[in-house]
Amino acid sequence: MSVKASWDIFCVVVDNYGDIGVTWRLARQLVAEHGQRVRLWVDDLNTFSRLCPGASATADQQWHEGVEVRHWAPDWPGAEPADVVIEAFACQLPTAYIEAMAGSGRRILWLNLEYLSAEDWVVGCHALPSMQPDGLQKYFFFPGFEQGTGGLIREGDLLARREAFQSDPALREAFLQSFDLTVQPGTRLLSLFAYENQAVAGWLDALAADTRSSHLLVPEGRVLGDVARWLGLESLQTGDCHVRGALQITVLPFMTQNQYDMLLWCCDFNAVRGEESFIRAQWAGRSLVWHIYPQEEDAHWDKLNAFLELYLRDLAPGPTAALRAFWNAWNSGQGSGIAWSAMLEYETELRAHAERWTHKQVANGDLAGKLVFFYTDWL
Ligand code: TRH
Repeated sequence: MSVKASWDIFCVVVDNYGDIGVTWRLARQLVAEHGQRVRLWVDDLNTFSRLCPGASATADQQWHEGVEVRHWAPDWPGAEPADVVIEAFACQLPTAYIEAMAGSGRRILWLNLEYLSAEDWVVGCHALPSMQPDGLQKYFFFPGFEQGTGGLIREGDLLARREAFQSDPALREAFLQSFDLTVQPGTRLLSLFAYENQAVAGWLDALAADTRSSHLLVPEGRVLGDVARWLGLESLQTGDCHVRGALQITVLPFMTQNQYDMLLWCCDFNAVRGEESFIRAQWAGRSLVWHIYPQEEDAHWDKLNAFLELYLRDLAPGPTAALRAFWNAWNSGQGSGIAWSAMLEYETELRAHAERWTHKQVANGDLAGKLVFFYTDWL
């Protein structure tokens, strides 16, 4: 039985959508599935309002899906600390808020929600406390892919909704129709969400030259410049559609998180980026490639390889090597066309593997559930 508590989640939008994407999804789930009272403090309401249609980019306080969303302005307005305080991704809490926590006379659980990593040290560091000034303690909470971690964000009904969607062709058709899309039977459907990426051109070459036709859906974003260059165009806009050889490319609008889930469920293959879309693509149970967020001193390669170690653990050598080669090509910008064509040989195995992986991850529990359990246990 979980305790009903108040939660403050603090989010600084560094760049892109991942920070607010994770915290907004977590906040909603804590309210909807665990009956918690959640305030989400975010410093950039413009980015938030792209993920939450109907949100105001200027309101100091607003409510969406049961979550109180507060603008975290440089001038801290002062607030009574919640029972559980989450600083997302090592953002710095307002000093006055920390002082209020220390002086509250209540037991307040303070957590730093870390970035996702599959590296093996994560299990040893998950849920460790660290002493802070004023006698406070802060715990490090690591999402992850193994039992001893904080798990991944997954709504309780996600897999059931996904399976219902994927087993009913009419739902897929209706979703695609809502973007004026009709996909011919036998056509491979793909989605592309990536940072600027030199590997895109080689991949598109291979798709255009394939004997099977492909339809690539690209939500508006940073990769559009690479796609436009490959097409020989100056730019691309939402709604644009172009055909080259066996490949048709359509530019879609940036959609809501729920719509984006459905897009991932529709596709045979998803190219995703960052942390949040990467997890959502895993829940889709379809083959994927991850454009990892580049870090200083190439630290992201360790993270990428650590994930591949886990993901490929029980896969046969042929598809393992092919997938590894394509993911390396995608993140290094070299040789994506050849690696893609080689990987196609294992399309069926890789799709089955993606589905097996999803179920393995479900068995690890989910981030929101583990956070609520951690708090209840800590009390
Ligand atoms: O936007 P990102 O590149 O965010 C990144 C990463 O999180 C990275 O780890 C972090 O360090 C960096 O920001 C600062 O990629 P990510 O994490 O996949 O987040 C994208 C979010 O956008 C995700 O919630 C899915 C959502 N999305 C939509 O809602 N609609 C869309 O049309 C698309 C393409 C994505």
